[in-house]
Amino acid sequence: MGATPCSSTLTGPPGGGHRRRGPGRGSGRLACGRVLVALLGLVSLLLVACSGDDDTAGGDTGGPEESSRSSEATPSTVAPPVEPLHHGSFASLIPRPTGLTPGDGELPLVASTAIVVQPEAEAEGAGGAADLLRGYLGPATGLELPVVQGDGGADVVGPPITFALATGGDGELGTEGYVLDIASRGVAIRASSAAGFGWAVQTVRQLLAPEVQSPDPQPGTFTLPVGTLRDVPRFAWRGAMLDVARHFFTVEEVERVIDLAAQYKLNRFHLHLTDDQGWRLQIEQFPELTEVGAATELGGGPGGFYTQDQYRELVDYAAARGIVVVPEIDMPGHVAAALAARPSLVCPGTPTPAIATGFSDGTTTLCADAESTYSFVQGVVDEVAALTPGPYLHVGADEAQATPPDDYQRFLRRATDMVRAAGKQPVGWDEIATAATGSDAIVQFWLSSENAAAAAGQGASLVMSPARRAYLDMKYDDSTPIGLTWAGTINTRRSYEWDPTTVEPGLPADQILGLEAPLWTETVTSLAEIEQMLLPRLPSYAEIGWSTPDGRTWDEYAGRIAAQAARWTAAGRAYTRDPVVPWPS
Ligand code: TNX
Repeated sequence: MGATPCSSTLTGPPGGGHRRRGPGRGSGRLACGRVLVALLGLVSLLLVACSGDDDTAGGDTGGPEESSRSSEATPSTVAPPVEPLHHGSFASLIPRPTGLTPGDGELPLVASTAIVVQPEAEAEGAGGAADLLRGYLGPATGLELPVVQGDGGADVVGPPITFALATGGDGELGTEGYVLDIASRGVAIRASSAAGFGWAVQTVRQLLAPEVQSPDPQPGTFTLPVGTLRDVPRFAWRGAMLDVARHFFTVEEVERVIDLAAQYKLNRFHLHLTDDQGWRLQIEQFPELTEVGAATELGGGPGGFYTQDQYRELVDYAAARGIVVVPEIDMPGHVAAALAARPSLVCPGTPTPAIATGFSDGTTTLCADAESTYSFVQGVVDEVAALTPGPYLHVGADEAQATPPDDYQRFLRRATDMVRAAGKQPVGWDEIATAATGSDAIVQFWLSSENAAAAAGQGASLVMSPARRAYLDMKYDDSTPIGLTWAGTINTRRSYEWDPTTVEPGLPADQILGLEAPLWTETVTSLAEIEQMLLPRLPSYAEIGWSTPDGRTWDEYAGRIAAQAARWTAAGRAYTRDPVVPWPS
């Protein structure tokens, strides 16, 4: 292969369909046919060797094979990786991938490694995933990892990480599946939607040594293990829930939690936004809801709320990580903060409550007989729906002891119809099944087998959040300093050893959408405490939601979850040293 010089443009205008994306430090691109460049260290030393062959290297799949062709001339020009080596591994991936074929060798990420997004992949949303990858790997590796649009085979600098559209040969990947091929000369990621590309990015991140999660530059070179992975999730709904009503958490804190959920490929983030202790989302038509109703929280602290702009920021942050936010406005019970803020909603003859600063006591309700209730609910539903690009709106509907059963049914039928009219699918806690709210509703099982069976009978879909297995606010064991025990204690093993299709006998498996693990925050007051309750249990739910159940054993999983601790530590996260996990010493 004859090498001829070619023009290498670092500042010229984009051409030939290639452009650099993202907040790259460099501003240019490399434009020449087959080529390669070696450059190392922080100084850009550009050694260009062009093939006279103007074939654009068949970059239609962007696989390692393509890049290996174009890299044939390079080994002598690429300096060896800088020691120490941080070796990547397939051994501790969570969730366990559907199919994995490890190969031999490893691929170092070096100064010349570039991220290539093919146009067909860009059209399906790979650009966001590419930026995410760059953002994840940049700080610890110290690499620039420029994101380049192109066909992947031609003007690539160093061993590429290529995002390409899945082909027929990749089989049925659905909207979330992906194929990841790691060869010694490059990485190919294939998927057919933004979500699939994004989950591949999370896998790449997890395949790298735990130090990659540090916000600080790590000396040396990170490597990826060579091999092929084909990965498709089992359930469509893999959720986590955070209660920001009992204790309020800032946008930055919630984003840290969203990042953790994304790391383990959870795809739903349910925000419990209102309760007796606070109303946490600005509603423009009813400013008093947050002016008054967000002024405190459980324990009497200062509370807080999200402006609509802040909420949009959260939704966008989640969406960029493949996560749909499910907002919950809890009604007709759990409304002390709303009633305190808007006394006109209180049923005649009953006292106006104060915002609760203790546990919920089940004594408040919206008034099903008053038309003013429905104009209020309409206003709230319309604003929340307008703020929420995701298809769901959760109406709570739990523990409405103060609402007579007839009123409860009447209220929820109207409220869920408003949700539908606003273009969203209604979701409710399992009690909602007693109001026969329709086969298009999603019913979140938490406690009552009877309600779950009724929901199934109505043709509703079920999200499984059995309190005795999936409630992240339950203590690990009696020694856990915070948390509750009303549904028992849930150590990491117990959080892992169950299945959404069998945890409640008799439910039709094809109506089970997936699972969700809620963190109620009566006893949880800080980000560190959130993390102590989530880690190490959240990854259990992520694996149950994603991976096939065959061959699932605690003994095998225990080693993988133990290995995550180094990752959490590198990322500055807190976690609980649950004694059932064989932590490395
Ligand atoms: C039950 S689960 C509740 C919440 C509490 C939680 C505490 C559900 C739908 N209602 O209001 O915070 O228990 O574990």
